[in-house]
Amino acid sequence: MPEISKPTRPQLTIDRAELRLVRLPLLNPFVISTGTMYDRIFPLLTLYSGAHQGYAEGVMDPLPDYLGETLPAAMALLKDLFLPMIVGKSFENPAALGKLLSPWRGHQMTKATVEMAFWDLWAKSLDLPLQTVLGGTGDAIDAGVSLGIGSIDDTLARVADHHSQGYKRIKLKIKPGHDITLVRAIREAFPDIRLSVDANACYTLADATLLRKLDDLALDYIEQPLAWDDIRDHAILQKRMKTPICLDECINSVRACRQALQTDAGRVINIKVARAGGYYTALQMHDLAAAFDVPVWCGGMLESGIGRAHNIHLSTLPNFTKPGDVSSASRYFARDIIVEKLEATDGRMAVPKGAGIGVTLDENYLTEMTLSSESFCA
Ligand code: OSB
Ligand code: MG
Repeated sequence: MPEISKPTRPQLTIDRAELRLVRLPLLNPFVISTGTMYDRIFPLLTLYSGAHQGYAEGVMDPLPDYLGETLPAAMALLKDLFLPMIVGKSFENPAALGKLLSPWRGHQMTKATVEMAFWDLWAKSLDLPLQTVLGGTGDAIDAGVSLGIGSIDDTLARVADHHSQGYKRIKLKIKPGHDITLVRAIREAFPDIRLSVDANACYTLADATLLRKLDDLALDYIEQPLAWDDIRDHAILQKRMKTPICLDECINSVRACRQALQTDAGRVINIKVARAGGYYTALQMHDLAAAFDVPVWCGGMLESGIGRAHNIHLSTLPNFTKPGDVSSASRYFARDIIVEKLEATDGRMAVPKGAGIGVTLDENYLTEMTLSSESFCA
């Protein structure tokens, strides 16, 4: 037998990492059932390899009010564990890097920050757009919009504004005492728009009778009505409601996604790469949902242009058949930290062109908005 030597594949070496902490004020406070956001404070990670740079931002909140992760814990883990583990090392592809991080429990958003920056770097090393290495196609995606909690009059005005801008789906945040009357008023004023609601986990099964009233309002879906870490109760609620349930918070692993699909707990899945722990897992969720004939869409976390560009590329995959929360950056920030303008036109968001995520940092403004910065060398 001739000896077969294992082919050596090109490896991508991470020469250096830079971790910034950035603060961007929001133009308008964003109110959801769990609290109000006034600004975004986030880790911005740059991975360097030769002439290439890969970028990603973290979306964990300062306090554990959306998921269990927090910004201080993420910063500590990045500095003390994840970045020292990968700097100076070489990886054949993003899956190889993901494998190194995956044995650590939890902290999906923190691990995703590292993995997403590496995907951008890897795509750039191959001179391919991120969408191409992820398996997506097309020049533009449908844009939806997520509107925070406000009065009925204020919400009516914001719906009218965004509807006239051409957004393909409008999502209203709801909470107890701010639900049926509000959604009914919007539906009466806009009988034909594609409308959904997002409860951010603020109801229980005891509210099933109330939630069933939404069945008359022709919603595309109701997002995460029940507990952030529960799938079973969603399956029970789905049996009692006509409106499709869309799961967000509780889809934090491929297993959670599979169990939700198997039990009919969610007829729509919101995919956020950060919540999945990275693209590798997000892609498996995407494929699994497709196998169950369940549509997915890309969720948002009020990202700066870096995270927004990542979301746009992901949204070009074939089972992203519903408009995502990928709206114009100018809705959130007076100025973005990237040079390119990520703005929707007639409800469509163009995919940034070029290798990787296809956007470049506005270094001057970024420096102005950077709270701290640390470099990690081999
Ligand atoms: O539940 O999708 C959510 C923002 C922060 C935390 C959770 C959520 C959201 C959004 C905003 O809905 C989506 C966006 O415009 O980026
Ligand atoms: Mg949500």
